[in-house]
Amino acid sequence: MARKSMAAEPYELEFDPTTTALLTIDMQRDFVMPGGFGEALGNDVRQLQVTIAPTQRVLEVARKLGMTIIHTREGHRPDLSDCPPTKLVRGKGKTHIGDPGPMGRILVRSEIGHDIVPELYPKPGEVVVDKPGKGAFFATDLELILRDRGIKTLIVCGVTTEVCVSTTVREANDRGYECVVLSDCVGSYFPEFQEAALAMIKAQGGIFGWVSDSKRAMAALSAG
Ligand code: C5J
Repeated sequence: MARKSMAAEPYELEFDPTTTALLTIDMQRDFVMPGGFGEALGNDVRQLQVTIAPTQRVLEVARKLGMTIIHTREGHRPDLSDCPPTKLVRGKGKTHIGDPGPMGRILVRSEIGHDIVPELYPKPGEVVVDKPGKGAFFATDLELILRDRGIKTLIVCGVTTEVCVSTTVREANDRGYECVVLSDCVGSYFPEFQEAALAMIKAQGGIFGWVSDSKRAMAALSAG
């Protein structure tokens, strides 16, 4: 497949779809729906729901092109043995990881809240990476999967921009991957963090990577 060019900041990103993966980070009910982990931390989860429709559109285009698609989910084993005690108590809220909620036990694998929202649900053959941390490389086989498929570029969507998206992009950048973050496909509970996190990625000539958006990404992917 021919190399493509995506309009982005700080400058155009050249990429080859055959060595590019679409990476959607933690688009789980626990973060975007009421009653989950995000709300337990005191956040207004509706702010993240705007990312679902543009991400769905990019996902459809990536699927049509037969690109590698990887979904991550943040969460823990039912016995919480992979959850650091520090993470468990952080925030001093009334509800903690592992507590029962309207979507099952909060941030626990195999619970309804832990799973990906129906609009973006993985299709057979797509990779799902379960991660106990914020970064998608920590304690996962993501790097192995990317290397085995010869992936060099990551188109990144997901939540939240300043936490799991940023941590993953920074880790990926250090590992030599080129990341482009789609601004309308990533979301934060805090508009000022969204703005700052995106600014940090593309600052200094793209110190961590590129920032584009769903329209520009789809135009690049669909171009002949
Ligand atoms: C958070 C995430 N915000 N997926 N997780 O705790 O960004």
